[in-house]
Amino acid sequence: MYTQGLLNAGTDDFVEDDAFLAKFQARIDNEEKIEPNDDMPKAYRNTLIRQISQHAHSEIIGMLPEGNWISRSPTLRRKKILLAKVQDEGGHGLYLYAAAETLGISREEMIEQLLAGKAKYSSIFNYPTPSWADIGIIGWLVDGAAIMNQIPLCRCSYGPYARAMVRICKEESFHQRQGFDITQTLAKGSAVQKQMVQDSLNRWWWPVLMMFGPSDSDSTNSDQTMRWRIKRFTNDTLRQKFVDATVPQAEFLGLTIPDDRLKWNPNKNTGKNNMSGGYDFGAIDWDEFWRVVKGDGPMNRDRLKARSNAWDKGAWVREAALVHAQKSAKKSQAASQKAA
Ligand code: FAQ
Repeated sequence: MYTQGLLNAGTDDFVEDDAFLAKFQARIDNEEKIEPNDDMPKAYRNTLIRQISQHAHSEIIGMLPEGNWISRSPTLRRKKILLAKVQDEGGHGLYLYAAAETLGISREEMIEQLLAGKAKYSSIFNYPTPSWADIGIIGWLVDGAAIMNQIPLCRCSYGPYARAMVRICKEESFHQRQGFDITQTLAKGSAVQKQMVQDSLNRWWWPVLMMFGPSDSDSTNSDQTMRWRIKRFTNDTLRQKFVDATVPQAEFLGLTIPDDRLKWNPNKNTGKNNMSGGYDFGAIDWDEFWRVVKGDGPMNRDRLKARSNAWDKGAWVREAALVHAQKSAKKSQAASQKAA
């Protein structure tokens, strides 16, 4: 992997004093991108490793709920689209692992942390997908929430993460539209189909709102990551933007968002430029959120077991790839010696 050359990137020989920190912050405030070989505060490096690796794990674990439906998609066309979508998520995980590697952590270490239950991944992927409608709702809402959260990450201060996010966001927009298309087909279909998609919306709505993370008052990382311009908006701001964008879509589809307290509030200050007004919505069950984050959601154990099995079963592929790479290197070395 090209980033392996950066594995010693953490052994910095600069002094992290006030002058250094002020200069670093000035670069950030000036919208300069921080690149892998630049000096950076240890806490900046560690917070990026934390966020990017969690993000990568989310993409990889996130393949499982939808992967569950590849072999059972209702038509060949839907199967092809879903297969491509799930592959895209795998690709996102790989770009993100590569971006995290530029900070001096190896992919093996990140995967070990995931499989040992030490690393987090998004709470949303610990919910089951018992019906085909869940595939529509995941694309529409989970990818929709992911886009809302990730577009600002395209402007993240760390270059490799920002650049990875540009491509990821383009692909996520396609994912969101395919989810909307499935949802729309079911919502405009028979009474049974409409009920199936409404049931799915009822199950996913609140977990999707939780994806944005704890409320700002409980978010331990936001203040610092916003100062470093890793995050550009707080969790609550993005959640509000998502609700405001999604409610009219649900109305268009003729679906009911399962929240009795959802109501347009023309005086709500949502922090948008020159605009006021936003939806008031009901209370999120934060106990459920923390239970799921801590490993006790409906599917946490199954998800980790599936990844652990895949890692064990893939050992021979990793070994074979390594031997192949060694053989190729030897061959090209011999060829260049012969030519010299
Ligand atoms: N689940 O202080 P904050 C996708 C943790 S990708 C689990 O607010 P932060 C694509 C958080 O880590 C979805 N844990 O944290 C797709 C922290 O714990 P720590 C993933 C959560 O980092 C679609 C603690 O709570 N997206 O969907 C969650 O500033 C379909 C305190 O929270 C990203 O990762 C949660 N929902 O803000 C794939 C985007 N929320 O680490 C397949 C990048 C919070 O201190 C199919 N990440 N925690 O021990 C971010 O933007 C941020 O990391 C947040 C959390 C917003 C997720």
